[in-house]
Amino acid sequence: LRPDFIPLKTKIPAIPALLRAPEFVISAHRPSQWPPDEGAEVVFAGRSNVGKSSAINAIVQRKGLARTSKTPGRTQQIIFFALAPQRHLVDLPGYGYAKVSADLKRHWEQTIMQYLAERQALRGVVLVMDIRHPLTPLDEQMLGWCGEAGLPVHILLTKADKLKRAAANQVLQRVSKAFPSDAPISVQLFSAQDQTGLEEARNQVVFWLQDE
Ligand SMILES: Nc1nc2c(ncn2[C@@H]2O[C@H](COP(=O)(O)OP(=O)(O)OP(=O)(O)O)[C@@H](O)[C@H]2O)c(=O)[nH]1
Ligand SMILES: [Mg+2]
Repeated sequence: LRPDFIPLKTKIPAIPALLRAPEFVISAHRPSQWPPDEGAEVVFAGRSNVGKSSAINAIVQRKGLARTSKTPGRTQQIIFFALAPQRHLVDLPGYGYAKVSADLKRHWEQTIMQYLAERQALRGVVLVMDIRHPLTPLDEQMLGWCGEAGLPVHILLTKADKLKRAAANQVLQRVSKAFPSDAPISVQLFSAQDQTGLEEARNQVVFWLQDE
């Protein structure tokens, strides 16, 4: 026994080089604050408190990069992180949070729609859903906007640690079958807590960011 060595069976996939040096750029209230619309960008969207910021932190392996919270409505601006020159990850405010004013809701909705429709650098949307409550009406609305903008969507069924494996796989099958097979939509299980699906999610993000 050589306890000072990692057992050979242990598989630790390396984090892709592109994801290794993330930096906060700006927390933008207004479109005029967005970084120049150049290069390639991937956005994380989803309901309030679903785990978007936690997913970003897991994917770049930086616990405190995107601010997370038990309190819904934590991410209130569009937050840009740079991975490399002209390579961004974007954290959107969550939708569906009841305790904000109608005015603020409308402002977020319009900003998010404008971002999805206009942003040339945007290569794909990571749509984060709680595996226990997938495909809510607001998720369907977001899928509709992505479809209109011609954006591919990769769905993370997150908090998969909350379900047994068989139950999680049932949800995966059900959500996968909800779309036509030729739709540019993919689905996977994910957990920021136990790292389920981490490599798959990283590969998707890197694929989009490399694609010119
Ligand atoms: N069990 C479990 N909890 C998670 C997971 N991901 C996030 N959480 C928890 O869910 C809560 C919300 O996480 P955030 O990452 O802040 O969610 P968000 O979608 O960014 O929230 P807003 O910015 O407020 O919209 C926190 O208490 C996290 O610890 C996960 O994979 N498993
Ligand atoms: Mg957040």
